[in-house]
Amino acid sequence: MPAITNHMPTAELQALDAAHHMHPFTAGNELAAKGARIIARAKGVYLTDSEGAEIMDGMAGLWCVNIGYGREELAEAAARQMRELPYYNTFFQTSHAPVIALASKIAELAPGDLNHTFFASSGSEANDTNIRMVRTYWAMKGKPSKSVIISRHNAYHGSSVGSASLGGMAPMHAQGGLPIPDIHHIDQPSWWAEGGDMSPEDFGLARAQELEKAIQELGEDRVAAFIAEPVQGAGGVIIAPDTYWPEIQRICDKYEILLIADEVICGFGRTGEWFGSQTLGIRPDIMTIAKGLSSGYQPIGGSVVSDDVAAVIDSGEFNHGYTYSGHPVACAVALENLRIMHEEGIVSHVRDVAGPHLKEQWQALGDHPLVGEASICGLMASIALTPDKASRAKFASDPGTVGLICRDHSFANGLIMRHVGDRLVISPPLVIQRDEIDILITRVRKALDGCLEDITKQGLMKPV
Ligand code: PXG
Repeated sequence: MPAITNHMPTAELQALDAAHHMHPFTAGNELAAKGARIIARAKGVYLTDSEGAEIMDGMAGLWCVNIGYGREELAEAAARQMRELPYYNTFFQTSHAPVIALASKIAELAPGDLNHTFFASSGSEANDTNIRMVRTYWAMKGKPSKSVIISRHNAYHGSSVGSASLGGMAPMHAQGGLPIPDIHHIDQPSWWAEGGDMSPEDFGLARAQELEKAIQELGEDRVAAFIAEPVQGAGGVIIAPDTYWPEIQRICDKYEILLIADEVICGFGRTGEWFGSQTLGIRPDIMTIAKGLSSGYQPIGGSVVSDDVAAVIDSGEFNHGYTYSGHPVACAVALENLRIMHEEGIVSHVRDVAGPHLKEQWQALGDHPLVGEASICGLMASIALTPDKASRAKFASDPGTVGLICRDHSFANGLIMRHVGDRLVISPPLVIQRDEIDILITRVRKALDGCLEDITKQGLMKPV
């Protein structure tokens, strides 16, 4: 077989892809019929596909390439580490400099007394660690009945059996016998879609108080932890009303429930602070991290835990770990990524420059006839499409039909956006500059105009 490289014609790459590669979250037959888009290379905020087309990456890969593509320093850090020590494990009372340095750096950046990291290779693995860790924590404290973890509908916490159980995605629970026992879901704080006649403030409080109700119904002696994303990412960039998080914090404090902030998307600058918990004023006991930790250049994640959680877990043996926990190459790349983030002031760029510039233009999208809500936190943003703004109506078509049409226009105009039902979301690299944001917005507007024209012609501009 000839070497398979970018030099091959696209159709041949697509045929081999269809023959041998199974894609995540994809209907394989449909994709095989049309052929995958092949990405050949990338630089800064732009991707180049196998046909030579340049596309702005409004999603930073999958919410992860925060530092942008093509940073030589990260390639150098990986090569250096591979030459010196490509692999060694952290089991059996062993350690190495890259993992020690990275754990120390994370302790410096993380808020409060979150000073200890248990490493994994992904967000899913880290959340699986969290399930076992919080249950073990309470068992070691003599309260083994505290095993229920409360999460939220429409949350995304990963795709492994444990993390998908924590997540609140019904189509995921429908496959493979999920959720596992002792996971309980409450409603999400999505005011635009579910708030009805309530004010956002009242709705935020009501949704937070569902946590208190659940704890009372399940019994305080049964509940181990509550897990949530500071801003829901994969669920559609859903930002809770201001009243929500203070009430959640009050309830977790009152009932001594461990609070797990899943920072896989929000962490490392996305919201304009190092962590989403800082932006939203949350005091978690555990944070899940991944993605932006290495800007996606290497697979690495982890659970960052408080002094108290670490002290309890370390008082015995925690029978848990992955071959690649604290992989030296992944750690070296993450460290270099964090060094660049720090030296180039990327978090303050999000907070003071890129975030405010995008916010002004993003919120102005609310004037478009299709846009019901334009929400943004740092550099993660969404718009909800609607046939009738005043009533916040949904479309009569199947959910996602209009979102997909808009997404396809966006791709055709050279911008990667993601649709979540009939919401469109963006999460560009954090290094995006003002002129690039202007281009992004022009392309979003073009996509909205093209979508409106199509759905008007097709008679889809109709409320339920
Ligand atoms: N927690 C959160 C909050 C996430 O967003 C995970 C955990 C799992 O991480 P890993 O590294 O195991 O994938 C995620 C991942 C999407 C999409 O389509 C989002 C994610 C992954 C894949 C697709 O928006 N988030």
